[in-house]
Amino acid sequence: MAPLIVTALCVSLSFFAQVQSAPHAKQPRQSAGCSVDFFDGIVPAGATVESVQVVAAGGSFAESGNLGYPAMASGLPSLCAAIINNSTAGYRFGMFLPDVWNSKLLVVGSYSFLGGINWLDMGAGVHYGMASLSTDTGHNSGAGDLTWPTFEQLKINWAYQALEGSITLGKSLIQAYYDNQAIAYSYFSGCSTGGRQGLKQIQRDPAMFDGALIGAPAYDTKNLMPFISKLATLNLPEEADSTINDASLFTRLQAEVLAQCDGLDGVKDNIVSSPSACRDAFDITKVRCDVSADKTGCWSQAQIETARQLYSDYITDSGEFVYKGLDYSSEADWGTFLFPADPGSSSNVRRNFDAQYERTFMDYGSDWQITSFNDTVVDDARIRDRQSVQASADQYDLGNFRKKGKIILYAGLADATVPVQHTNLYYNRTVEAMGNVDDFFRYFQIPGMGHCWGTPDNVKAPWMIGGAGQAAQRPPYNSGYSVPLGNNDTRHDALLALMDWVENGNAVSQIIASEFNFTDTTLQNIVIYRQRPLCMYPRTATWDGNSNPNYSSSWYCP
Ligand SMILES: *[C@@H]1O[C@H](CO)[C@@H](O)[C@H](O)[C@H]1NC(C)=O
Ligand SMILES: *[C@@H]1O[C@H](CO)[C@@H](O)[C@H](O)[C@H]1NC(C)=O
Ligand SMILES: *[C@@H]1O[C@H](CO)[C@@H](O)[C@H](O)[C@H]1NC(C)=O
Ligand SMILES: *[C@@H]1O[C@H](CO)[C@@H](O)[C@H](O)[C@H]1NC(C)=O
Ligand SMILES: *[C@@H]1O[C@H](CO)[C@@H](O)[C@H](O)[C@H]1NC(C)=O
Ligand SMILES: *[C@@H]1O[C@H](CO)[C@@H](O)[C@H](O)[C@H]1NC(C)=O
Ligand SMILES: *[C@@H]1O[C@H](CO)[C@@H](O)[C@H](O)[C@H]1NC(C)=O
Ligand SMILES: [Ca+2]
Repeated sequence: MAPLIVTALCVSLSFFAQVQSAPHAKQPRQSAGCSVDFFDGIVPAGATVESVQVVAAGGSFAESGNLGYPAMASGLPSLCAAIINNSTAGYRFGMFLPDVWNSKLLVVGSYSFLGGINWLDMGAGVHYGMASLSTDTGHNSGAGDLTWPTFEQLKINWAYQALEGSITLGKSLIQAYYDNQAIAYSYFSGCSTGGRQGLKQIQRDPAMFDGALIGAPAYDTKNLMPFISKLATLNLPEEADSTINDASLFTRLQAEVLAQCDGLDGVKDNIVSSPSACRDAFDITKVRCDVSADKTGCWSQAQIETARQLYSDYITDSGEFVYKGLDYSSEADWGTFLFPADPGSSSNVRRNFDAQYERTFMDYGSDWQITSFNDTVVDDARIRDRQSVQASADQYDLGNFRKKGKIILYAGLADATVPVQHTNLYYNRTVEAMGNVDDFFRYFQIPGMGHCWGTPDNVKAPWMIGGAGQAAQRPPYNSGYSVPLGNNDTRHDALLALMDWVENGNAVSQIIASEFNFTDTTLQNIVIYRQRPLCMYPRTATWDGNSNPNYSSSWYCP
């Protein structure tokens, strides 16, 4: 679920994209292994070696024809890039194997229903010295495209099988490649669908990872996808008085939420850090004015009623809970599911995505229209998911993972794609199932952050924590990793903090998030704008009351 990956892709497309190779990497033993011949000799029957490529230090890698992840990973350390094909199940995976290896593996997740190997996030991972791995999830497809699930194996590959099979084979190939040196630690980092993948894998096989960094997980597939359809129906028909028909209305509502709710958390800082206080206090009628005079700045009463429904949980007519509602401060991104930003575009979310899960994953057929949506679709989605595809990562007792691994979960409070309250629900249900989970599972909310990364310009909340896909959003973009400007340490980077917790027992009780500001119009240079700790849920960062709130040292976790 990350239409916002588009940001990253646009940045990279501008300097697209050929594979660079070099005659020899620095360490002879590994570069000797970096060949099709070597991998041909170690892959088992049922797998084929598609390509093996040496990438020199500072080089780049991209894969032409990759629709989901065309972005180039740049500024790489010297490494071997390999693509392996599981020819029986029909999925592929890529590996970056650095010449100088720290004996760790980082598996990176995917986004939305995109198909392709996620080279960009693998590139960020390999900068830490880890080998990195990503699966194409068994198909090749771009943003908003949900037409590909034409038969069952394709769905199951996306649900979990491609990732699980890729890690299983990948681990053995990596160890063989490094002269049978064992992988010391295996990590996972993913956001959105990637978050779902990580949780699903932990639920299926608690031995797979030692640690997982899970962002805004789209874990509840069977309820999330009907919820997205439901959101679309609330804003239909197009010509109704109640339809929010101009994207600028979302900006207007978000600005009003900021104006009324910023201070409710105790600090006027352009960040709504307590959407729940906002829920109790917000007076939405303040956005009502004369629509005939100002169609893009004024909300009608009928549109306000639509917004109220969007903020509400989806509960069926028979009273069954389906999904938590959109939250206060997330309005700027409501267009993702509600507004046909580009009616002609095939990646248009509202007109191509809202009904597509039903058409393909649920086999309703290409003629099925969103206007046919009703509550029974939810029951049907649940049955189909349970009986066949099993994409949902909806097991809350994480069982044996507790003995072995650690999880850091994070989510933006301004997330309109995977509403944050549903992430809260995952955490709450886990606590319900397992009791206090602080010993292995900690959750950090990020006030002002949207889905996986980013923050509105009128908010500029600290959000960068080394989460999946974040580094590519800021200079040095596709060659970035961790948190820029020397913040690549365990205090500011959740992945480094996770490793420190797993390997050294240093439990993570806060992570300092960063926001940067561009210093010139080329968007290549940044300075720190502000930093602030994120606290372990349900704690929230508290200002000391007199020091400069732009500095993390002025805040503490109670
Ligand atoms: C994967 O292997 C199968 C069987 O050899 C082959 O048909 C398929 O084209 C391969 N896929 C790719 C992307 O190379
Ligand atoms: C191919 O994938 C299937 C399904 O995950 C798995 O059972 C099989 O072992 C895989 N083959 C190889 C060679 O990894
Ligand atoms: C609800 O939707 C399903 C799927 O479109 C359809 O088969 C069914 O007839 C609908 N039920 C009602 C009562 O409209
Ligand atoms: C999660 O639990 C907290 C603490 O009990 C509660 O305040 C919050 O409303 C719960 N959230 C959800 C979505 O269940
Ligand atoms: C942080 O980055 C610096 C400069 O690139 C590097 O020397 C250092 O090893 C990095 N630290 C960590 C923990 O990755
Ligand atoms: C942040 O960048 C913008 C645009 O470059 C600039 O107008 C603004 O002054 C900067 N703010 C700070 C605090 O540097
Ligand atoms: C905090 O930073 C912002 C942006 O740089 C600036 O406008 C503001 O004045 C700073 N606040 C203080 C108290 O220094
Ligand atoms: Ca505030």
